[in-house]
Amino acid sequence: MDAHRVPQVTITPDGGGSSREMQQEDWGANAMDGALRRKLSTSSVSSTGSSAVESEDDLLSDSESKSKGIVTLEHLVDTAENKPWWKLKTIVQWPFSATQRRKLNWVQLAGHKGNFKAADEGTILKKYSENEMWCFERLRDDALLPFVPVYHGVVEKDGESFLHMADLLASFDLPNVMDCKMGVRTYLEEELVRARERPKPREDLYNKMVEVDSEGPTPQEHSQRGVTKPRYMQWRESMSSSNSMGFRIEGIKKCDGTCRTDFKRTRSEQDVMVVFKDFVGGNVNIIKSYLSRLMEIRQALTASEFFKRHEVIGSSLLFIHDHTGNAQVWIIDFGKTTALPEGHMLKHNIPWREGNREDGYLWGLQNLIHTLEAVSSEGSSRE
Ligand code: I3P
Repeated sequence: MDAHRVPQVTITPDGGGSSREMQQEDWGANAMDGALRRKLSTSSVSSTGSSAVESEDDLLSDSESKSKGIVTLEHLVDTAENKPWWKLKTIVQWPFSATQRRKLNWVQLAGHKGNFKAADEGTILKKYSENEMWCFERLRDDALLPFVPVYHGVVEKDGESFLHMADLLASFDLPNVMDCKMGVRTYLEEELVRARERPKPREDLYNKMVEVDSEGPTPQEHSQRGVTKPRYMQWRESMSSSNSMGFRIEGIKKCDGTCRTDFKRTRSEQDVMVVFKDFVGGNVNIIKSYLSRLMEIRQALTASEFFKRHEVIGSSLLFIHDHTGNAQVWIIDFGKTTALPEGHMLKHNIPWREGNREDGYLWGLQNLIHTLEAVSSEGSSRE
C-alpha cells in the first residue's frame, strides 16, 4: 500500500516542542507575516460572526458526539487592504514556508468541526468512524486502493480514537482544492426511516434553508421553524446538481487563499462548467489531467468488489492541482459508506427508489466526466 504515491492532507505536528497553534509564516507566494489564524465557529457558513478559538486543539478536538458544527476558517490578513475574515466550511491550509521546513498543511473539506487532529508529518488523524474504518480495512486489497488516501490504522490520542491516514496535499505546491460530493442521495435510507418514525425538526437546518431560499420551507416548517434532516438533505440535493447530475460542488479553496462554499444553487451543467473553468484558471491541461484520472477511477470502480457491495453516501472526489501542472483526484470520506447485506450488490447508475439503496455514484461520475469533457473541448477550440 505504501508503494502508492498519495498526496497528503497534513496537520500541524503534535509535540516536538512546537506550539499547538499553527503560526503560518507564508501564505502562498506572498508572506502574510504569520498573521493567519484559524478560527472555528458553529455558525452558518454565510454568517459573518466569528469566534476566537486560537489553538489547534481548540480547533480540532471537538468532543461533541456528532461534531456537526460548521468549521469556519478565518484568515487574518495583515495587508494594507485589510481584507475581511474569510469564512468557509472547507478548510485548507497551505505550506508553512517555501523552505525545507516542516509543511503545515491541512484540509478539512466539507467537514465537521473537530474531525481532524495533528499527526506525524505527512499524515492526519481523522475522527474515528466505524463505517470509515471498515471501509479502509476492506479497501486494503481492492481495485480502488490507488485512489483513496493511504490508511495507517486506528490510533488513540487524548482518550479519543482516530483513523490515521495520509495527507493529501503534501506533493503539491500551493494547491487548489475542490470537493465534489458524489451521488444523487446524501443521506442513508435509515436516516429517512428514523425521521419518519421520530421526526425531529431542526432549527439550524431550517435557518440554513431559509438563508438560501425563503420559500424553501413548507408553511408547517415555517411555523415550527424546523425541518428534519432528510427533508433538508433532499432539498439540498434538489437545489444543487446532486439530483440533476449525481454530484455537486461543495467547496473550493484556491491557491490565492480565496475560498468558496456558496454552491448550493449550482445545478446545471453550464453552472458547473463555469465553476470548473474558474477553478482551473482556464487551464485546459489541468482539465485533461483531471479527466484522465476520472477515467481511471471509473475503470477502478467498475472492477471494484468493494464498490459493488457498498452504498456510497456522502463520499467526495477531491480535486487538487497546482501551478506546476500536478493534478490529482482522490476518493475521500467514507463515514456514511455502508456495506450491503450479504449477497446484495448495487449498480450505482440506476435511479434510487427507497429500499433499493442505489446511490447514483457511477451516473454522477459519468456526468462529471461529460461536463469536464465539455469544458475541455470548449477550451481547446479557443486555443
Ligand atoms: C450539511 C451537509 C452534511 C451533513 C450535515 C448538513 O448541510 O449536508 O453532509 O452531514 O448534517 O447540515 P450543508 O452542506 O448545507 O451545510 P452528514 O453528511 O454527516 O449527514 P448535520 O447538520 O446533521 O451535520
